[in-house]
Amino acid sequence: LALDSALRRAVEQDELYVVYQPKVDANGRPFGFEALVRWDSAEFGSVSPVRFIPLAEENGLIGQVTWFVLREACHQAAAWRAAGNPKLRVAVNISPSLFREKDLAALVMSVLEEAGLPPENLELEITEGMLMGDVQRALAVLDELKAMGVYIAVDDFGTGYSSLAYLKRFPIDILKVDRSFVIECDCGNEGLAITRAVVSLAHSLNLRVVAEGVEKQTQLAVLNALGCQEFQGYLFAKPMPAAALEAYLANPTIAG
Ligand code: G
Ligand code: G
Ligand code: MN
Ligand code: NA
Repeated sequence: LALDSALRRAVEQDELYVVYQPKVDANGRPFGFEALVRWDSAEFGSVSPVRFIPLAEENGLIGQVTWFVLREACHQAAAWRAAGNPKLRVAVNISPSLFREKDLAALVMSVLEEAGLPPENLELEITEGMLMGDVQRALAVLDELKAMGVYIAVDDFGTGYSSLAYLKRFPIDILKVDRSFVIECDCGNEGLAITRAVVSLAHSLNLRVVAEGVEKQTQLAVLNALGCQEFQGYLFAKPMPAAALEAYLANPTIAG
């Protein structure tokens, strides 16, 4: 497959890079960034991770791709610390096959050590499906990561089928309300009901909750009213290259 071999080369030829999207508090101030991989292929132009991440999972390149993103992200976060932002956290998406097959904790530990980054400056985003597949294994992996001091967020929350009983057993810190619900939360229908349910579930389990994909002031107003105080979305900032971060951090736009 042409795309397949192009991706193989991409990893070696520096065609991958990482962009960073701010996560902000109720005052619009950034407390962290999500690292998102991008691929500008010489052959195929810019290819979305929606296409190449599943491909990388199938062809065994996901380990290399994630290792690349982790390294970039951890070196960035170490640079933020050195520049006087000791608390900024970087979040990296972990895909299912990596979580299942590889020694994730050892990989994470080696990258943290290489970057000189304290574990509390790193967050890993996993999905509900990864928790509910092989529960015993997920518990073991997450306990190991948590013992290191890394933060764990459940991405796209509400789209899967989490057993609430299990959710409580996992060492999770954060739930991210999926964008599909946030988009509808100001329309008074199902999106609002699910967003409200996720926010109250998070609060009752003593978890933090981040609304993702916030695009409009009307959505932000509803989220505020529901007690959600952490946000990510185009209303605040789009993902940006590392080179733009310094200027952003010096002057983040404060949402009204
Ligand atoms: O950034 P964008 O909206 O194009 O991302 C699309 C999808 O790709 C999202 O689901 C996002 O989580 C996923 N994605 C982006 N970067 C990474 C990455 O580094 N690793 C994994 N596993 N998924 C990623
Ligand atoms: O699956 P995951 O939650 O990791 O996907 C995150 C992706 O969502 C990012 O790649 C980013 O490009 C995208 N995203 C972030 N904020 C917004 C937003 O406000 N609107 C839309 N349409 N996409 C967003
Ligand atoms: Mn994510
Ligand atoms: Na998501």
